[in-house]
Amino acid sequence: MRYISPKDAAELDATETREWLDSLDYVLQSGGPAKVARLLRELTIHARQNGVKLPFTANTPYINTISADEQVLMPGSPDLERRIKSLVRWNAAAMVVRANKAEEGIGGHISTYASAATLYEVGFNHFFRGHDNGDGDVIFFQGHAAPGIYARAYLEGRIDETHLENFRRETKAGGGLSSYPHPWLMPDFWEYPTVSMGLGPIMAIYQARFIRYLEDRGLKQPSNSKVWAFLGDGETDEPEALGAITLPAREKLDNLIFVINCNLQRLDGPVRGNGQIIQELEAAFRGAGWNVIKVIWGREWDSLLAKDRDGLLVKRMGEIVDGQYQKYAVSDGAYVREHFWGVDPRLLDMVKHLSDDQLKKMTLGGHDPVKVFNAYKAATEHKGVPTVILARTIKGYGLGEAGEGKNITHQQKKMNEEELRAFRTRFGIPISDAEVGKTPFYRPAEDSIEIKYMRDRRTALAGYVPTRKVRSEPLKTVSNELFEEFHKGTEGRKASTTMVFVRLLSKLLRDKELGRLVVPIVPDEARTFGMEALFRAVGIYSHAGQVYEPVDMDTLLYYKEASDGQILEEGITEAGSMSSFVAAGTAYATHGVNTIPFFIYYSMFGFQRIGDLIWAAGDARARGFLLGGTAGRTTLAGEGLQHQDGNSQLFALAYPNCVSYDPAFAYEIAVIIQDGIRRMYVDQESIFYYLTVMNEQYAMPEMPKGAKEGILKGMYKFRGAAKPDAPLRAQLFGSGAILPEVIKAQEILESKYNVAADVWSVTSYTELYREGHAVERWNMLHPGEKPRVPYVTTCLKSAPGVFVAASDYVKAMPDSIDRWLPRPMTVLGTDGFGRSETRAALREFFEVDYRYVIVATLGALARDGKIDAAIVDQAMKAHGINPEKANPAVS
Ligand SMILES: Cc1ncc(C[n+]2csc(CCOP(=O)(O)OP(=O)(O)O)c2C)c(N)n1
Ligand SMILES: [Mg+2]
Repeated sequence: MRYISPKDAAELDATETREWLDSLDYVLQSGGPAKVARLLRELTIHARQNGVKLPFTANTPYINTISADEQVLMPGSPDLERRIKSLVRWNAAAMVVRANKAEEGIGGHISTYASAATLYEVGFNHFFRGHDNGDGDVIFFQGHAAPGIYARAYLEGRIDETHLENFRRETKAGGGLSSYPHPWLMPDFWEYPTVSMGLGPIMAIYQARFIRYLEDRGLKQPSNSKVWAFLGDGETDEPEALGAITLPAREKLDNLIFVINCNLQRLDGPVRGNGQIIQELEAAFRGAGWNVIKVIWGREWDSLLAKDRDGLLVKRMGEIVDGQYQKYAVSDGAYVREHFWGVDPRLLDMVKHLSDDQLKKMTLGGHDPVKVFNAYKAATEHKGVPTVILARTIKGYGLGEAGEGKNITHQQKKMNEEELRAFRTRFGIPISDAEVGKTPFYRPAEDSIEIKYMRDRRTALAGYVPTRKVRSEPLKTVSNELFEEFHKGTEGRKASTTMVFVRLLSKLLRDKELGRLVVPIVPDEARTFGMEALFRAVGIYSHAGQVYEPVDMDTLLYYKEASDGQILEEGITEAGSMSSFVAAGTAYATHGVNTIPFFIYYSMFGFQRIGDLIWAAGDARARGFLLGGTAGRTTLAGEGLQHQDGNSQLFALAYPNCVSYDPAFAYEIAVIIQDGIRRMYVDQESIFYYLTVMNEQYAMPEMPKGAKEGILKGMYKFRGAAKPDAPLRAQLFGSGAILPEVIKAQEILESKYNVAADVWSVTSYTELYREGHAVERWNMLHPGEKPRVPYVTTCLKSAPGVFVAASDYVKAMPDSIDRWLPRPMTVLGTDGFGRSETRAALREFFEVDYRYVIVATLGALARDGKIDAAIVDQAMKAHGINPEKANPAVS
């Protein structure tokens, strides 16, 4: 065998590689890219068949997905657009700097928008469609970019200097601007909240799917409108951001576009100092089935890449980690030449014609409007799957010494005079040296070409964005007929509140007027709640319909999927389901359709697990009903610590526009839901509802006369004492599934202990608490006027005897109204971790069953000196209560 030296081998290798590449070039020229792709596929298969182990890679090289020769020219006036963008940049920065001039600054962010300006401006000038023609795009703006969005609205003449001056000063006369996108605070402007990171992307995914749902069900004309989600690269670490990305590919949501601003930095430092976030995201999204468009390099790189015949530059680009790229971004051209290009004389040679200054100024893809335009164009035209654009930028772009690319840049809020001057000069803002230190806002004259251009573009694109507008007509009325059946009770038959709710929902679904607007949402929990009959009745929504024969086809209640199905069966994702709730609950504004979502889930996995999405729903003014199913710490038998919910009612109290109830009986549920639909869809209040429903079955009584008002206000007398004149008196309060325990206690107290008790159903401590505080506040502010009286006080001020409350929730619930009672209340509740047991054992453990209500009542009477303490001891013995039992709150 002839000896081949390593050097010869390398040369041979290189020659061989060259020949292969030349052949490929030949095929490319003669047959085009499709032929090359086919050939490569064939080669891969052939190699695999012959035992070649090809490493898996979901990545493409670290270059732009759209090559220079695939690019189209950008319409419009690039110069003008650059000038406009500079003006937006200036005003955005000025707004934040001014807000922080005082010693006690008020915060704000410059660097996020500074990196994203081109990504937004290309959208505003060429893509984002307003709602003037009915449809429009739904855009989730990255929260920290808000200053740039305000600055543009200012130039467009939609808000004025006073607004900018009052950025983050929302109580100021004339109106301030909310720190971030908050429809609650700026209901005519922002559509969706995004600043709690991760929520924007997941809400966008389900919004895009909900648009398809509306179209497929004939509730909305099909359109070409898009959902855009702008997010940060750091944000993608939030589980919600990437947690649902397989859905839109599976559902073929080509109306969805993610734009991830890959500035390689988050708040503290690099997103992936030792890796490459763009490549990591590309693999994740490609793996999930998305169309991925990388926009990494700006125009200046095109000619260099064209010269890169041997792939040296592409290889070099791909081997630099993000931390190092960040270092290049803050270094001068000489450093970049030495460290990036200097590793190989052939690379150095490629840039020898460029000065250090020119090297430094080579832009990145996300700062190049042509590259961004082409990416957006490709994204909006792509069919079949969603698109993600990974745009590389520099955080704090343009801030120079004040922060560009530095680790501190996210928090940068101040700029000294010198930095301001440099910024002004770099972006050509016509403000003099004398003025620049004052950071004035700058808006060209009304008839300037810049303002005219901006306005013309927005007119051509159907109006300003963001704009939030209620586009639906209120419903006229809600018919009584639907609800009356439930007022009668079940005539002795046992039912659970969940069963009642499901029956009511089925009736609503059949209703001529409301039926089509109802959107049932379940996270793989329909059977848990006995809702499987709905599968067949209204179908499970699936754009594809049902392309298989379901295993249970021959049964009455088979698993029916249909393209006009009504149920959103989301699978095991409360976050996804809640995002659907937000989409359906805000459709009255976004899409002009009064859809009414009913999202039913395991109550423990609601506020506790996805509380922040529920908070976002409140902010977004979503309407609809959340149903915490299998609720109650002691009512859900068996399941144990992770499932038994004694918390959600307390959590709900803190959500300002969430109206929550813990109903016990069928008529309570009917009254609450009927009034809820009226308040939200007839009166158009920006509220949403939370109801806990349980799976314990008991007979549902008839509605007592005159109870309606109290049910809604939070309490009403369910049943008075048989002998109201008895010497021993008590007021017993029960809620939800614990109310029957309280009623039982009432009977025994009366028959065995001669205590005459009134029983109150407390449907909502939260409503009582809120009203009480509202009244107290009014009284505080109106000292000279006749004091108002809280509803709870009106109910109880002359109620005789002791007060005892029991519920399946933490004791803080009844405690919250204690201040408005004439005397303190004894409270039984379920503080502590749940555990698996029978219902009876759980109620004994948590001390909320009828026996504890009896003992608590007798104990209170003994403390008041009305009975002897010995009677309480006897009662405990009689009911098998051990006074030395461990405290369940800490067991
Ligand atoms: C859920 C959540 N956690 C933390 C924050 C605080 N926070 C605000 S901005 C930010 C960094 C953002 O980095 P990135 O997503 O990369 O956006 P960029 O500003 O770089 O575009 C953090 C941690 C937040 N807003 N939301
Ligand atoms: Mg970032």
